[in-house]
Amino acid sequence: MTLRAALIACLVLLVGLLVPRAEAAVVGEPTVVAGGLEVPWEVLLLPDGRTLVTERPGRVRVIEANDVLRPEPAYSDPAAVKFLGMALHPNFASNRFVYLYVTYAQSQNPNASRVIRFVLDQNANLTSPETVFQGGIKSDGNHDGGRIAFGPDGKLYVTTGDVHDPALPQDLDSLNGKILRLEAPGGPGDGAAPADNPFNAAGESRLRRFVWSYGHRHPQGIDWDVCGRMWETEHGPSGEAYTGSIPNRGSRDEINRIDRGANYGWPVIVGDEARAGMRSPVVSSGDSTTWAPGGLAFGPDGRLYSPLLAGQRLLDFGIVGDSTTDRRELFGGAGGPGRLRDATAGRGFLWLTTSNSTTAADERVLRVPFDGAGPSPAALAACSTLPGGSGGADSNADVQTPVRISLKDALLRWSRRLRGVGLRGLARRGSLTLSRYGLPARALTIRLERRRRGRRPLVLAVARGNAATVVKLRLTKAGRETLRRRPQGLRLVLRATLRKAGGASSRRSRVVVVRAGRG
Ligand SMILES: [Ca+2]
Repeated sequence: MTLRAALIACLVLLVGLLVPRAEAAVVGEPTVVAGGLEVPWEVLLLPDGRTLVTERPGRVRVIEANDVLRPEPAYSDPAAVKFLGMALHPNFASNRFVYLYVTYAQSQNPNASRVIRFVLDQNANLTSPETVFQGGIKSDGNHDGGRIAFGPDGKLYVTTGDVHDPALPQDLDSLNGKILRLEAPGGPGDGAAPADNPFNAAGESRLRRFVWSYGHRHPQGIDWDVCGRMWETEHGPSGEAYTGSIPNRGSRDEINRIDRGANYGWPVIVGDEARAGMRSPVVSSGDSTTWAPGGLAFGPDGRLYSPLLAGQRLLDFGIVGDSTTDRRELFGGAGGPGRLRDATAGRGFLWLTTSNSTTAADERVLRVPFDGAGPSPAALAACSTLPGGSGGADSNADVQTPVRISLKDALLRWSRRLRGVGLRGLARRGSLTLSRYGLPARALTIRLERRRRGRRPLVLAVARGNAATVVKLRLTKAGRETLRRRPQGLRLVLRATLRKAGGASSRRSRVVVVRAGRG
């Protein structure tokens, strides 16, 4: 038996602390978490119960775990034009790294838009700013993209807008009108182009090495579905005139599913228009309805949530494979919260921000509880039949590859899912369905363990599967008893083993210890 015959990976992840504070049977009306904010752009949930919020004019604010908005910012930069997206490093619990997308005036700085990495101290202040990527993303104060997020593959994805120059999104040697993909190991190497980026072959120019997808106009939200695939929201032209096959095409906001190396068409096609070699959206607002979608979030229920600015409501889609099933429109109309910008799922809630004024500090962070339901069986079953790309005549066949993820990436995805449900949610359900899409069809064991100093870990939940698309993480008796008590502050570990069927030996290939329980 060679070492190659077996593969074991271990990863220790913080999963405790994040417990829904409300037990709602259904998704109800949004409640106010904090007010008095100026263009709150991104909500970032910290493991210790605090929440960071970017205010677009150049501040990061802190909402304490008791929902009190701290008066002084965690970080501010009066020289910045905009603070946009934020992301927590996957190993945040040990390295405390927070990433922020900042734009400066183009006229004063050719490296106008940047990704800056900080260390979050124990008082939730952002310290030690270090620019990790500034490779020439232009800014114009409006079409700047600006969402950043870590994918299930541990890479950092960055959306950039066309800065009102429609020539840039189709130009692979421009970083604008793109979704970029960067290495972010959390130290040296942050901001490098991953070797498996679609245009990172030997001899390619520097800029296109960072491109993951292109032909975007003003991408606003990105997140990953239950199968681990990226989706994106994007603003359409809303009546702008430009050179194209049809003049003055309006609205046409888009929800796209993003594939490696694919071209999403702007400005050649918009909305539902199609052309060989280009991708059309899964959903478009059409040419008479303007959504202006803000962020995008998949809930623990596997549904896609998109808050709308101009549309002034929340879109809620069931997703199976590449298609929507049902669609709900929530919180619109008189008496509703108005323009909605960001959506973030976590702690058992969907978190939203309002954006009714760009001049007054009177905007709010809202949250709505999830009902505790997991993804639909159809959504999970569809993962097994999906190719790496949606395929078809208009796919870029030369750059499509089947999705293959590492066990570590799968663990990151599962831990996110567990955090979304919360320990109390897990206790209530007794089990949690996890997708193993992208992993080899080998025997898989997942354990949720409680670490105990000087003693063997206590196994709280176990999942086993061979080649099935999904596995069920089921609570053990010890797990039920532990989670029935107050589960805060536990040091919990999610650990997985993948080995060939009948494999007699296995090898521990990785252990990352994350200190949990304090923040
Ligand atoms: Ca498009």
